[in-house]
Order: sequence, then C-alpha cells, then structure tokens
Amino acid sequence: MNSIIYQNLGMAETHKNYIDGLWQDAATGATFKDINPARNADVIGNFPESGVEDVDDAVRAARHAFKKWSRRPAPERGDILRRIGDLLTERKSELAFQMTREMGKPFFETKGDVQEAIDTAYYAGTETRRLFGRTVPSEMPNKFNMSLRRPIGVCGVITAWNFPVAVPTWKMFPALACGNTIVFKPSEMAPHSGALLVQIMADAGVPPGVLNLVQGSANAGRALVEHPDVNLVSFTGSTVTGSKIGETCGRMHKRLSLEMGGKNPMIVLADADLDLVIDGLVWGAFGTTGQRCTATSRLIVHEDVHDELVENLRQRAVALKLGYGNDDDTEMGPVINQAAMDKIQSYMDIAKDEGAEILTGGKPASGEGLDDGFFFEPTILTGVTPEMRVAKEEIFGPVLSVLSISSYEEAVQVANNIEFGLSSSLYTSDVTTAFKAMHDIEAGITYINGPTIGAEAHMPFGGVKGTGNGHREGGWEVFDFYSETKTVYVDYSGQLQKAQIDNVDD
Ligand code: UN1
Repeated sequence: MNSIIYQNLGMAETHKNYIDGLWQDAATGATFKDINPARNADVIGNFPESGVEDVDDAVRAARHAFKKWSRRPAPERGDILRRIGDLLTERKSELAFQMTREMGKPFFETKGDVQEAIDTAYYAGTETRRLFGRTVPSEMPNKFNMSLRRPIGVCGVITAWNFPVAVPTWKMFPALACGNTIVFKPSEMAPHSGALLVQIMADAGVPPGVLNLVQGSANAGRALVEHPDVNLVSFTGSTVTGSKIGETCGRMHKRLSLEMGGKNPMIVLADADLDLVIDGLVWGAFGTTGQRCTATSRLIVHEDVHDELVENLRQRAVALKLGYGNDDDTEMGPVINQAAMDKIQSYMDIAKDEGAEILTGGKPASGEGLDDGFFFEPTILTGVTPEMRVAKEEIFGPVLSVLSISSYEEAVQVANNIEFGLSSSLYTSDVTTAFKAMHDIEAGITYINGPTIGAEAHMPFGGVKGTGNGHREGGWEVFDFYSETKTVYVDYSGQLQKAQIDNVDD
C-alpha cells in the first residue's frame, strides 16, 4: 500500500458522467465537491451534478444498446464479466486506496470490498452458462412446455457509499449477465469509486451504452426512478428514500429491489465462548466504523455473562486505533461526513435522556491525525431497554447498544422487537438452540457463532420486514430478479388441443 503515493496538488480534478461510451459533463455544467472524510483538506474532485436531461440521455443510450446486448449469447456476456474480474484483481490495491481515500474505511477493508466485486464477477460470469429455464410435462399429448428467461430492459442502479464497489457490482453484474443494460448512479459520497469501477468495466469490454454512469444527488436519483423507459430499479440506501422509490415504482409498474436499514442483533447466551464473542463483537460493531447495513448494533446478552463481556469489550474498544484508513496501523476510520457526526451525536443525547449509560465513547475523537476528519469514538451504550430509540433506530456509526436478558426466549423477543430484519447472530455452544434460532429470529440472514457482517457473494443477501421488499441480492436468487420468465408451449399434435377441456372427462 505504501508503494502508492498520493499527492494532493491542490487542484481538484473535474470528473464526468459516462454516457454512451463517452465521458461528458452534466448538461448544466454544475458540479459537487467530494472530500476525504479523514483528511478534509484533501479534495478528491468535482463531480457532475446531473439532472433530468443527463438521465434522459443515459436512459436513451441504454435503451438503444439493449437491442444488441440482450441478443448476444449469454456466455459471451460472461466472458466480459470474467475480464472485469481479471481487471479488478489487477487494479485491486490502486482501487482500494482510492476507495479508502474517498469513504474512509481502512485499506484492508476496501481490499475486501474489491474482492467481493471480484467474486461477484466470476460468479456472474459462470452463471451465464447456467441461466436455466425448465421443461415440464404437458397435460396433453404431443405438446412441449417450457419456461425460459428473458432480460428485462434498462436497469436503474442506485447505491450507497459504504460498499462503493461491491454493492454496485451485486446489482450490475447479474443485470449484465441476464442481458440488461444499466444506468448507474452511485452515492454522491462515493462518486470517484463509482467512476473508477465504470472505467474498469469499460476497459474490460462492456460496450458503449450498455453501462452508463450518471453522477449526482437526490435529483438525479429521482429522475432515474421516474423515467418511463427505466424498467427496473435496484436501490441500496435509507428506508425513507427506499419507501419513496417504492411508491413511484409501484405506480409505474417497475420491478424493484430494495436493501435498506438494519438494527442487527447479536444474541450471546451464557454458554457462549466469550473470547470468540469479543472478536466477533469488535469486528461486527466497529468494523467499517459501524457503517454497514449489516453492522452489529445491538448486543443482547445473558445477564450471567453481561458484566464480564461488557468490560472486556470496553477494553478492546478504547484500544482501537483510529485514523486515516490508508495509514498502515489504522483499525477504524472516520464516519462519512458532518451530517453523520451530528446524527450520531444526537443519539447520545437521546440515549442519556432515555436512561441509558454511555460506558465509553459518546463523543468525537480528537488527537493527532484526527482533527481534520469526521472521527467518532467507538461507543458502548449499556442499560439499554427494548423500547428505547437507541434499541430500535439505525444510527449508522460506531455505536453498540447493550441489552441484558435472562433467557433464550426473552432474547428472541427482544431481537425481533424492531421494524428491520437484515442480519442477526447467535453465540451458543448448544446445537439445539442454534437450530431453533435459525427459525425464530426474524431476519434475512442469521450467523451462528459469527458476527452479523461478512456475507459471501454467492449467497442470497437481503432482509425481511422494513429492510427489504422480498428480493435477494447475491447468490443464485438475484438472477431471477434480473430476468423475466417467458412460458412457451409448443403443440406438435397437428390439431387444436384445448387445455382443461379436451383432456378432462366430466
Ligand atoms: C452493506 O452494508 O450494505 O455482509 C453490505 C457484509 C458485507 C456487505 C455489507 N459483505 O457485511
């Protein structure tokens, strides 16, 4: 990593949209500034503040490209996906460095983010040889029934900044594998990572128009969702925005996948291996500075082990090395921006008002290397009860709420007492309890003896309740989302056969 030298020359580069194979400015020429959350003086660049006109150009390009791209043999599309995987592998360190610079998580984490994209590329590439339909017996003689997959059309991809490469690829690679074309709007907090990913995809041979990049904020996102020629929307972000997108897509009959908030519980029972728990907790709660939708944000711990666990955790939390993620020894980076700092700080007041205790943290971190960035101390809230806001609302920062329980049944009840249902975890040495929990916990993902983070690219990913709308990313299920089922009947009997009539005697 140290071999990569970055110098801010004080002249912020101006970046462009990528439409129909050409890098171009927003129609209005407006831009927004992107800064390093750990070193605020480091300006990463200015990016186009796109509007309706830019989105319209991008959608037109994607619609035009769809004709050819959708007709290419799927394994040929797979070849390009595998080449993307190769290029991501080649440029892994370079890309991870820029991602860390832009969104803050440590370099070892952004390398993991890129690796998730690499895994997704090879997985999707291979799936292009396995986009199965079915053949099914007909109820009539000399008739052949089958289902096959068709691409859907133009996909609007809107993503968050915390996994600025992996999450867009969860959406774009299966979309491309199935023969769709894309207009991609990355988060305005991670436009550079988005642009670098698009460049890699273009370099790997994704043809002009098949993938288009439109930078910008809510306006650009709204224009994309509302565009009548966008057939499908895939969104990762806040529940408030997701609900609005859901209303529009419902009204306009668009296919929609939503990945939204989480308030993910880790249940620790009295028979758990506490050393294992501690490692999992530090990683689950403070990895990515708690800014994962899968982050462990509630510790639901048996009263018999509560005090020991919490004290051990406190010691580990205060020892975490905060800093710029591209410095070698950094364990936890900054939060993304001032608004995130303010939001987290406001939850400290809410916690105190509601009677919780701030065991450690609870304020911005200061000291050498921390004063020109958005650093917040790893925070543990104890004495939290299930009805408190800090037990129910997503804070999206390095804040863990600790709730004490006295039985498995109570733990499950507390774990389920939220509007979200993304990830969850249970630490126990009892296999019977573990298998019960797999069914009892209301979440799309349950880890046994592991923290709530760490999803693998080839496994379905998504949540229940307020977290999602029933779809899954990743794994084999995502290919169903990005393709339409066509049912085909071939009658070779040479005569008219009437289903449900000719073949049933009353
Ligand atoms: C997210 O936070 O939006 O399971 C995605 C994990 C990662 C993906 C997180 N592989 O934590």
